[in-house]
Amino acid sequence: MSLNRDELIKAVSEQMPPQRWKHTEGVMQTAVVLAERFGADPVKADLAAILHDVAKYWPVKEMEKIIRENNLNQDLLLHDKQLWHSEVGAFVAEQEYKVTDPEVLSAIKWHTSGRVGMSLLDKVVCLADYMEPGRDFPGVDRIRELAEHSLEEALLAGFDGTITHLVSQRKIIYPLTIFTRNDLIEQIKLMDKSNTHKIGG
Ligand code: DGI
Ligand code: FE
Ligand code: FE
Repeated sequence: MSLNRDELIKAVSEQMPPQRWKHTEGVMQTAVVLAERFGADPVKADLAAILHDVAKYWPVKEMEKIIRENNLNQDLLLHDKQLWHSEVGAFVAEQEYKVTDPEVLSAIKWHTSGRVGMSLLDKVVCLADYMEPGRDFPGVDRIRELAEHSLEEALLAGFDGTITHLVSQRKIIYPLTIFTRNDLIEQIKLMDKSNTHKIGG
């Protein structure tokens, strides 16, 4: 049986501590604003935001089991556990909450690592996760400023911040995070070029 929005919110919020649910509400609000700003579907952005961290507080053993037994991305098990909740979250959204929209499932699945060739909705949800009003880390205001005009520039600043932070902590970086960051640079370069062509006639 699939739940209505209020029932879904109740079910998801019960799986996390109050401050994490508050973060999720911030992501919902910001994802809708960004969707409207950049031309993504706000209803899909809202749904992906509600579910994006559904598995964040699940026991690590349970996430590991789900990844193993359902043939999800096994490579994640060799990397930081923080990366697991997005993969598991997308699986749970589909299996338990009967989300069928592949765009919504994709935005949940890739919200932590990003991916090469992120869709508009992937970008909106990932960026909302970085800059929702409750976020407070060095550089977040710069991300918010960039997000006024460029989804890609803002997201690049977000990933650069994550990578820099991981490096400073001597952490292993999931390679896809680097590929995502490089891909955003390529996308921005291409957009700059086409803008130049437009201006130059
Ligand atoms: O779930 P949230 O805290 O809202 O945010 P998130 O889903 O973006 O999780 C990011 C966390 O994952 C952050 O604490 C950094 C950590 N992390 C560990 N290794 C990596 C990583 N994040 C990325 N993108 N890449 C990594 O290799
Ligand atoms: Fe997350
Ligand atoms: Fe989040």
